[in-house]
Amino acid sequence: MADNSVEQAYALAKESYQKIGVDTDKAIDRLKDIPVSIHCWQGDDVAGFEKPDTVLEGGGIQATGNYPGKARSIDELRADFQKALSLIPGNHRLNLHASYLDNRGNFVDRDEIAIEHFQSWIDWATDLGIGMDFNPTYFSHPKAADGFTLSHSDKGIRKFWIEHGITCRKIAAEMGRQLNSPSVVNFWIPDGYKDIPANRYSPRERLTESLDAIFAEQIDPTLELDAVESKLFGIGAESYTVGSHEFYTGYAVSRQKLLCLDAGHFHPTEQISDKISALLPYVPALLLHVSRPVRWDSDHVVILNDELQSIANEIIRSNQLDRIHIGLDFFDASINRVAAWVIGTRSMIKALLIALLTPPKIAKLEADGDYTSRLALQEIYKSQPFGAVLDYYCLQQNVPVETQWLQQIKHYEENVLSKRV
Ligand code: RNT
Ligand code: ZN
Repeated sequence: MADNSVEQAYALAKESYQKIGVDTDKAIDRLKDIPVSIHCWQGDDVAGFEKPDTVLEGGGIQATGNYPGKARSIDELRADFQKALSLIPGNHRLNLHASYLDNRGNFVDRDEIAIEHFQSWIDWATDLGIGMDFNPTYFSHPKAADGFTLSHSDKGIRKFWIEHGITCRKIAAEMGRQLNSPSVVNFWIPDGYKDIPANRYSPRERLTESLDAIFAEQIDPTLELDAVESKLFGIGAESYTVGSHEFYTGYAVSRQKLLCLDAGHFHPTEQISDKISALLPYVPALLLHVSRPVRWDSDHVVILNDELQSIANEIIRSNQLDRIHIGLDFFDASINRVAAWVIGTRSMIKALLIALLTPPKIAKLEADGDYTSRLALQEIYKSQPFGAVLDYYCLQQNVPVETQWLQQIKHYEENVLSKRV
């Protein structure tokens, strides 16, 4: 589509939205200031760069598929990520796992990592003008092989993982300082039992103590923020997860930490969209791991489905944007990984745009008790031409419109990804 046809379509869309009381320019203006934290781990199936040829293991998480072209080095991952960013409108963030350290070929264990192993990432992010978030890595490690880390019954193993958490917070604070934007550090651990435990209490007691030890040092929240992520179950940990939703809700509320809600970490019919407003009154902020569970915590690429829209609606309509950090968490190894990033992130952005295009009148109708009109308008607005607004936003942001980005991925696959053998 030529540029002026995008503008023409936008002019018509703008008029159409005006009729239902929506200002499309204002929506776009707000959208461009909402960052999405894009996870590094879609680029290489959660392998990281700790050792050559590391594979994801032992974490109760799985990447499935063997699509060719995955990033094998930090340089390749950065190039792929930049390719994805060039096809995504807006300014976003990189969410990095500690296992993606730059150790220049010399193994450094998790309790010994330091800022120097992440300086090249920070320099790269500085050049791109993006913020960074961070994650300690509590899986794919011999000391996590029996399924327990921070709640392990062995004091030495707990200590090792506590040290990992402490050093990760310090690294993130330095990231936040250098990048001028607080780095959110998300704690997710795989700890749990495959079969029915005899003792459910002790591991949770130990986890509380370990977390308290990690968070003992106060860090300036303008540099670093801590989040804890719950989970219902994992493969190989079906019967008991130490860090369950109730556990971390209690922890986050009592310690005033951020709570991370992963869309795939609840019972299949349970949705995180309704939890956002229920938890915001009690925690300083939320971190979202927007994902797409299919029958289980499968981490499929995020698409524009009902739950994604509900999540986006809550992010926007709660008016608490400054207390909701949007992160993505999916990893599909069965399709082009750069495309996976673009599809998932663009879907998130689309859902946010649609939420921003909500007629303010819907809330007014609700307040007036006119639920018939509320339902009618909710349906009318669904068929408004948001695609034309999205394309116009892409044009403004200098990225390809919806029908054109895939060509560039195909081109990149042919010229870059397919050569990685
Ligand atoms: C695992 C959690 C966690 C991980 C990342 C890689 O079930 O969702 O967030 O996906 O840390
Ligand atoms: Zn997650």
